[in-house]
Amino acid sequence: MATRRQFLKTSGALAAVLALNASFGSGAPASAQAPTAGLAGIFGGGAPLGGQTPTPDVNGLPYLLKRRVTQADRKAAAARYKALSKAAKGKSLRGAALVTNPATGYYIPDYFGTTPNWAFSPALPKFVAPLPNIPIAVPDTITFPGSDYYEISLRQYSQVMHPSLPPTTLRGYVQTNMGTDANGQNTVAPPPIQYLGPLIVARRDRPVRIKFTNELPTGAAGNLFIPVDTTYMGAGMGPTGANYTQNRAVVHLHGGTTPWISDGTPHQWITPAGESTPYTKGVSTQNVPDMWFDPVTHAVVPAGTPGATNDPGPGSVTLYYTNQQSARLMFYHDHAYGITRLNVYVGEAAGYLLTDTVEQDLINGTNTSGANPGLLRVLPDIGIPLIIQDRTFVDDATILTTDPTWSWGTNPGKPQATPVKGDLWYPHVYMPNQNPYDVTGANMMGR
Ligand SMILES: [Cu+2]
Repeated sequence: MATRRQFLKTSGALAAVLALNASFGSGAPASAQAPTAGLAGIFGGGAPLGGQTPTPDVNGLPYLLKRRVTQADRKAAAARYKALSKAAKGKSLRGAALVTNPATGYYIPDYFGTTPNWAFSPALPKFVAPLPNIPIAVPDTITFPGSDYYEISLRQYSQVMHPSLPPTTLRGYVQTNMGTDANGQNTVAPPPIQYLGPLIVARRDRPVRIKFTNELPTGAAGNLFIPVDTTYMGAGMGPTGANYTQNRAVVHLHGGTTPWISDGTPHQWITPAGESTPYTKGVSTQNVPDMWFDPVTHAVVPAGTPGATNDPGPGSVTLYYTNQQSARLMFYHDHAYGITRLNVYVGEAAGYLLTDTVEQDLINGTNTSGANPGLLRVLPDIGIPLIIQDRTFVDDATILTTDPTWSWGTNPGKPQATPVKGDLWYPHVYMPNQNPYDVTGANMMGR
């Protein structure tokens, strides 16, 4: 009986882990979808599943703690799924195990069952769309002498990602201030909002200053349109018991040598002006101490202006990038606590190209830097920004078959969304490769 007692102990720990996972999107305990294989059937004196006797490990435990799933296990698991499908005689197994959580209205995720959770993008013919030009930000070089200044807003917008798709809802950056022209006047209009724009081109040792404004929608409209695992630290409940909002944002310069106040750490986010939440900004949010604003109009004012403040106004924060490093391609992206990966996936990322005299010498055939005595001219230019990404788009015709628990998108619903073609799809049920409830240890639908 020692084995049985140990198993029960382990089983408790496992249930706790599963409960944590299961609460994603549903808040339901994992027990609501206890395995049908029946633990009692294995350990309660009955014959082991499939007539097999599990091999105990060093702790005397059965396959529960199996170290890894072999290729043979995977093949056997696939064969079991095939046999089940055959037995169902053409009737779909999909969604058979779905149970609605009465407390939330969402389906309880099916971690070890036969419910799939993947997506086909709609059919997208290749080589039909021109390469999109990523827009380049235009620096204001006069407002903060010695620095390039940009006002960058974060907005929700939509863009056609492929001619076969309707517009996809995205979140991303747009410059809102005018750039400086050759005559020293701010007359150069910034480019309109576009996916993965605007690219900032910076020069070594010349700082970039940014006023970043979070203009995402507020209230329910501020929620992300891809699945948010609210059990993830910083994505759900905050210190007062209320949930953090999903429209929090801050910019981080990835790869930059940036002082901490402007690093865009996970605790330096801000919410849009007018958001109703106990958490309007991260606990480390700081403004740049030598950028001054009118307290009423929030316009930039010179240092020493009476009443001036470093606070650029509700929903805004200032950032200072030193650029004290050699030429390189970096990117700036969202960094908000608990939802960074989701914000970046929906579009909150753009390039940041730093050039220096060495690179310029290699472009121009000069030797200002001293590093190009041969006056080589080996670079054509600073180049064309090119970003390669992998995205899955919702196909409204197939999504509820391939992912019956899809509750998100721009038309979310309970227990299923009314799927919108072209929405971004994002994986949300983490079906493990292993299944401790199965005699082989492999999960039929796992990854
Ligand atoms: Cu990064």
